[in-house]
Amino acid sequence: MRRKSGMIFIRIFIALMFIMTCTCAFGKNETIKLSYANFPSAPTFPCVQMERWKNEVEMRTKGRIAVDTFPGGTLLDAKNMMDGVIAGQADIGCLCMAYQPGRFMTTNATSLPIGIPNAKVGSLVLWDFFKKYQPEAFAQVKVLTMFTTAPANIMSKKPIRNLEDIKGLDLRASGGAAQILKAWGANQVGMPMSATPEALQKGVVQGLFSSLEVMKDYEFAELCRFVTMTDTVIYPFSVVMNLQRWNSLPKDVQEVFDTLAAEQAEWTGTYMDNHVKESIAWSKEKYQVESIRLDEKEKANWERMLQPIIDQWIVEAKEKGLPAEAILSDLKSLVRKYSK
Ligand code: 3IO
Repeated sequence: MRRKSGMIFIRIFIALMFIMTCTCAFGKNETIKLSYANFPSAPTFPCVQMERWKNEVEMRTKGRIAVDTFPGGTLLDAKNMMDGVIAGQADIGCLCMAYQPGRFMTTNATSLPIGIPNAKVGSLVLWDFFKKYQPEAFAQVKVLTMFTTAPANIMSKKPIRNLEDIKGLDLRASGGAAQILKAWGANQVGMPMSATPEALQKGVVQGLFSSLEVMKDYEFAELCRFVTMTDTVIYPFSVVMNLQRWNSLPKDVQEVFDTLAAEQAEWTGTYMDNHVKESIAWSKEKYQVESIRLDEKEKANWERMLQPIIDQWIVEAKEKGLPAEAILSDLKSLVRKYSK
């Protein structure tokens, strides 16, 4: 009797295991989990767009995809983002292409001083441009979207009203924006945005050159009471996915991701532009930040100093075998198209 009931339990147990194995292996309602790494802290715009993408994907796939987000460099940091995704340490990663200027030479052409007026235009331009050129740098990943910041301005502890004020000043930037600081005579210090709060705190730098929403999101306004409006160049970003992981996704899920790509670019650009306005108002209100406008003559001087940067980029791009002039004229016509 005892032995018999024992047998029944074993049989039930085996049956249950069998059912569970079947559901896991063949079940249509199985949730696919994807990890998504980001380098800056949660309140910043790259992470805000990440959460928006997560929500849209989970909604549009009716919960078949679950995205685990990792802000603040907890899974991959700024400099390891691309290689980490290629290696599969994260399924998805958000990266700032300006941090590796040589690696992303084609897409970084968007951070030349070509007059991108705002993040929405920048993001639409970058996405179209990427699709047209399909740069080799992305051959090992699936690109899920791209977007840009709003044009960069100078945030500083001391007022910068002319070229004399900026001369030799330790200011932080990266990539294309760094070239511009150099051209204006600053002592350019390169580091990712995620390292900047500490550098400002410790006095390693006296300010930074980036889009102004960080005045609020990192509370840089507390230390940087001055903003010099230059509205110069954007920082380009991309969101990339491990290629094998992408290939393993069901077709209809891939379609959801592909449909989202351009939408996400536009959403992020629009969010950024609105958030910059909010951040400026907040900085003035909370920290009495002074916004400095260069007078016309001064501004013309600053702008004239940037042409050599474009010339230099053309030389380097040609050395790498890129169609430099075609890239520039395509970019300029995309900027005109989306600025209308
Ligand atoms: C940026 C990067 C991380 C978080 C917020 C940000 N706002 C603007 C940027 C652009 C950028 O990558 C940089 O380094 O200035």
